[in-house]
Amino acid sequence: MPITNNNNKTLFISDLHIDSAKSPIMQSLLNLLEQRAQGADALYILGDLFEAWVGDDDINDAGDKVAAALHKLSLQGTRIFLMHGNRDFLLGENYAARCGGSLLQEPSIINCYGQSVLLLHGDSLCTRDTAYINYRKQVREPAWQQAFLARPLLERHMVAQQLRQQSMAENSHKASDIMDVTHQEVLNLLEDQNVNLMIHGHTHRPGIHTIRLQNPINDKLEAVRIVLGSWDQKAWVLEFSAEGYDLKHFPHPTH
Ligand SMILES: [Mn+2]
Repeated sequence: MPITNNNNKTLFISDLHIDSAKSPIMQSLLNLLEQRAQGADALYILGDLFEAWVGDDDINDAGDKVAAALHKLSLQGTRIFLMHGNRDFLLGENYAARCGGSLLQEPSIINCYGQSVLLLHGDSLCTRDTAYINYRKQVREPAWQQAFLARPLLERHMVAQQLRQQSMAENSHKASDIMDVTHQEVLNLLEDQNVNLMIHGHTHRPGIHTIRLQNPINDKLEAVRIVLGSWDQKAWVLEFSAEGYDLKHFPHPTH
């Protein structure tokens, strides 16, 4: 069914955590790209598109399928932007190019229909999780990444699996609020970047939060933090247009 009223909107998604070419999440993404995203000005993927990414040289069905579908959308005029998450921070310019898109630095400020919007994955805001913040610092070092990418693929997969298991084991002992954003960190970033609106994912706590500010930003005492949802149970999409924004969710296909 053709979607008609799709002009002048931009879509934001994150945290799909795709780990197989045949998962309902993959089908859900393909449906989104073939339907709702048709005619969109831009699609921003704010990290953790994939459950794991050990290098652009790791050619696999899931990566191929996503790249082909995104590339097709890009050829129809939708700009594609990819940001790193904590799972797929090794995703490179090569893969972004295969998607017909480009990598977005974190954080980035974009102009969305006249509004300045700060984009980030969100893990950097979870500063109470000090063990994670230290790990993040290490794996974001160019030297660490070069050394990792130089290892054989099989080894890289093994290390990635170990890290995932370790992270799951550690997270099961952490209080859930530790893994949410630190409010002060959000305020600091909005002030530093001089914006009143931020969009991020990562925490798997979708919602739209109005924040009362103590110090005005752009003469306003309010800011908004939009949190995208994780796709583990359903698809989450933020639709942004000149008229406003709407955080929507859809069931995954069941077949
Ligand atoms: Mn994440």
